[in-house]
Amino acid sequence: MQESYQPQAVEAAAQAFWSSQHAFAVKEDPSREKFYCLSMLPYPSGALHMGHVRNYTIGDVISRFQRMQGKNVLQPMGWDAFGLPAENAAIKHKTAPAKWTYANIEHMREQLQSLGYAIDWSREFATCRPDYYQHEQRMFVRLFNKGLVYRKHSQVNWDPIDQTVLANEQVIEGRGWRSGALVEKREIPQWFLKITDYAQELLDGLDQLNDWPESVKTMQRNWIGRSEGLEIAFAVEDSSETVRVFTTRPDTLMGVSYMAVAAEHPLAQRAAANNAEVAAFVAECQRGGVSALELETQDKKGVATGLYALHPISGERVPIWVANFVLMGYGTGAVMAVPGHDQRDFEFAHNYELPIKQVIEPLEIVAARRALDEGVPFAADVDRLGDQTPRDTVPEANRHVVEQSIKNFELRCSKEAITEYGLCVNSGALDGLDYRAAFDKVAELLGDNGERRVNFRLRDWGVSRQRYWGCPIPMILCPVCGDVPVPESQLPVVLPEDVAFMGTGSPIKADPQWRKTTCPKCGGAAERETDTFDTFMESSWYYARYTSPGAADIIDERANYWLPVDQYIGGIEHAILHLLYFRFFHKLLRDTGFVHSDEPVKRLLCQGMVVADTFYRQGDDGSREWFNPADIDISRDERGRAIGAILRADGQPVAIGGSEKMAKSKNNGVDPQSMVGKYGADTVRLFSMFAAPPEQSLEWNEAGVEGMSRFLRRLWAPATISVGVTHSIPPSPRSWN
Ligand code: HQ5
Ligand code: ZN
Repeated sequence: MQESYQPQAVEAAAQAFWSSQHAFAVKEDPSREKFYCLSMLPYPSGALHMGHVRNYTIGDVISRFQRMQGKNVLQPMGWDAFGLPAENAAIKHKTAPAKWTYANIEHMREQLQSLGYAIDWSREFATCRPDYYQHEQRMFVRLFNKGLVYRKHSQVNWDPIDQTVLANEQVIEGRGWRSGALVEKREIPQWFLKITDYAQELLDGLDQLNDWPESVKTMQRNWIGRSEGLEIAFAVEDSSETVRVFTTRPDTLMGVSYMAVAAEHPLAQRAAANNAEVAAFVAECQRGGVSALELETQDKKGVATGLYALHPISGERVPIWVANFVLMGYGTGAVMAVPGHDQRDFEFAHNYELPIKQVIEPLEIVAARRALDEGVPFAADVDRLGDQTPRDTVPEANRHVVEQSIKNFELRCSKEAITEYGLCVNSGALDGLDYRAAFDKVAELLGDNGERRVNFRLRDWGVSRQRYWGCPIPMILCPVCGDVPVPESQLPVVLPEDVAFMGTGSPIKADPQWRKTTCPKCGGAAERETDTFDTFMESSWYYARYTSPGAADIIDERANYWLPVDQYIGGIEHAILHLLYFRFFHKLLRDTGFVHSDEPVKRLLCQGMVVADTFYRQGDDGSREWFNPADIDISRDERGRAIGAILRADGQPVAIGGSEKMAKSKNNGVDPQSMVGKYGADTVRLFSMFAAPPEQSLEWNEAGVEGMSRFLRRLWAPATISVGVTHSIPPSPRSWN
C-alpha cells in the first residue's frame, strides 16, 4: 500500500479486481435473504451528469450497506436508449440515431465504471436492442389478445410543411420547431393500453405503499383522479336525441344555464352542416396545439349552435354551445355548464353574456344569514346566557362584520365562481340540502335520466409515436382482416438501424419494403404498423428483465426471487407517469402469470437536485453570458459563501448569480469526469452523500469537495497499518464539509 493517498491508483486497482472477480455478479440463492436495489436507468444522452452521480451513489451506498448486512444484493444497470433526443442529435451531428446512441453508451458505461459502483454488469442491456424489445412486443401482442389494447382516433400535432407529426415538445408557441409552420391538429388512429381498467387498483394500491414518499402518492392519487358523480341525459328540443354529460356536482344541477359540447360532438357537427359560423368555429378548433396546458390557458371561446336542450328537472330551454375547452376524448364530449360554481364555465358565460345563477351557498354564509334572519342572541344577550351561548351566536358588536361578510360574498359571486361546497339555494326541491343529500335527491328525481357513475381523470395510455427511433409496434394492418398482431413466432419486428435520417418523417414510414408484409391470418398482402412505442414502454418493465437475463420469454421464475424491488431510487420528475406505468405493468405481469406480487417497488426514494452557483456577465443589450464554475476563481467568506468571483482566463470579475439546478442553459454543470480525475471517485461519492440529505437539493461546492478529499487523505494513514505508525482517526466527514 502506498503511504500517501493516491485515489486514481487505488481506485483503478480496486475496480480491476472487482471486474476480474465479477465481484457484484449475483445469482438467486433461496437460502439467503435477497435485496434488490434499483436506480432509474439513464438515457444515454452523451455524458454522465452530476445528477446521475448523486442518484447512483445513493443506490450504491444502500447496496453496499445491505451487502455488508449479509444480504444477496442485486444492483443492475442498463440504458433507456430509444427516444427523441437521439433523433435530434442525429440531425445535429448528421449521424444515425443508433450509432450516436451506442457511442454514448460506451462512453457513459466507462464513466459509471470509473465511479466504482457495485453493479452486476452481466445483466446490462440497452432497450434499443431487439433482444430486449422483442419481449415488449411479445407482451403487447398478448395484451392485444387479452383485449387490453385497442386502436382509436386521437389527435396529434401535424406540421404541414415538414409533413410530419410533432411531439408536444416540438411545438413552440403553436409552430413547428424546425419549419416554423403553424401546427395543425390531426386525428389519426393510435394504439392505447387500457390502464383505466386498473385505475381503481392503482389507486387502492397506494395505501399499501408505506415506504413511498407521501408527495408521490398524492401526485398519483390526483392524477388518477377518482370522482363519483352522475351521468345525466338532457333531451334535445324537437329531436329524439339526448346530450349526456357527467358531473361530479349534481347538487348544482339547478344552476345550469347552457351546455357546451366539443367541436367533434355529433351535435356540433350537425349544427356545422347548416350554419357557417359554427362550421368556421369547428374548423378553427381543429387547429392549434393539443397539450393539456394549452387547453387550460387558451381563451375560452365558443359559438351557439342554435339548438336547445331541455333541463331534465325544470324543463327550461338550455342553449347548446360548441366550446374549445370541451374535449371529445374526455368523458362524453359534452358538459352541463354551471357558471355560478365552475370557474371555466363562469369565464365563458362572462365572455358571451350567458346567465349566471347562484345555487350553492357556502356554510359560513348560510350561518351568517341565519344569524341575522333568526335574530339569534347578539353580544347584549351573551352575558345572560352564559355557558349556554349557542355556537353560532353572533355578538352584537360583530353584526356589521356579519353583514359585511355577506356583502363580500355577494361581491365575490359577481367576480368568480363559488366552487366550495355548501347548501342548495334557488333550487326548488333541493333547497337547504347539502352535497350528499342533494346528490341523492337529484338521482331520485332524474330516475332513468341519471346514472350514478365513478369517473377517473386517468385516460388510457396512448402508446403510439410517429417517430422512427422507437420499438416498432408489432401489428399488421390487413385490408381484409383488419388489425392483426404479429405472431409471436415472427418476433421481433426489427427496427433498421443503418438508415439515412433527415429529421422529418420516419425512415420506416418512407420505406415501402419495410412496410410490405403478408397477413398472418389470410396470407394476403398487408402493411406493417410504422408507428413506434412511447419510450415509457421500455422503462415500464426493465426492472423485471434485469432479474431474468437471457430468459426466452419476457421473464422467468428468477423474477419471483428478486421481486419486488426493495429500494428504488430516482428523480421526482417521474413521480406520475413512469411510476404509474411501472405499477401498471407489474399488475399486467401478475395477471399474465409472471409475478406473484402486486406492486413492483417496496420502498421509493426520490433524490433532490444537484444545484450549483451561476456566474455571468451582462452585455449592453441586457443579455447574459454564463461562465462555467470550472473557469472561475471564487473568494469565499469564512462560512464558505462566495463573495467574489473572477474569470480565470482574463482575471476580470464576473457577477455571481443564484444557485440553480445544474443545466446547460446557465452553464453551471460540473463534469463528474473532471472531478473524478482531479479528486478520485471516493471523494466525489463522499461529497454527494455528505453535503445534503438524499431527498434535499445538493449544493455543489468545490471547497466542500476539497474537504472530503482531505478527510480521505487523513483516513488513509491509519487505514494503512503497514506504515507502522499510529495515527488518530479523523473525525466524521461531516465536520470537514
Ligand atoms: C438527476 C440530472 C439527470 C438525471 N431514463 C429515465 C431518465 O430519467 C428514467 C426512466 C426510469 C423513465 C437522475 C434522474 C433519474 C436518473 C436517470 N438525474 N439529475 N433518465 N440532472 O438519464 O437527478 O432523476 O434522465 O433518476 O438520474 O436520469 S435520466
Ligand atoms: Zn388478412
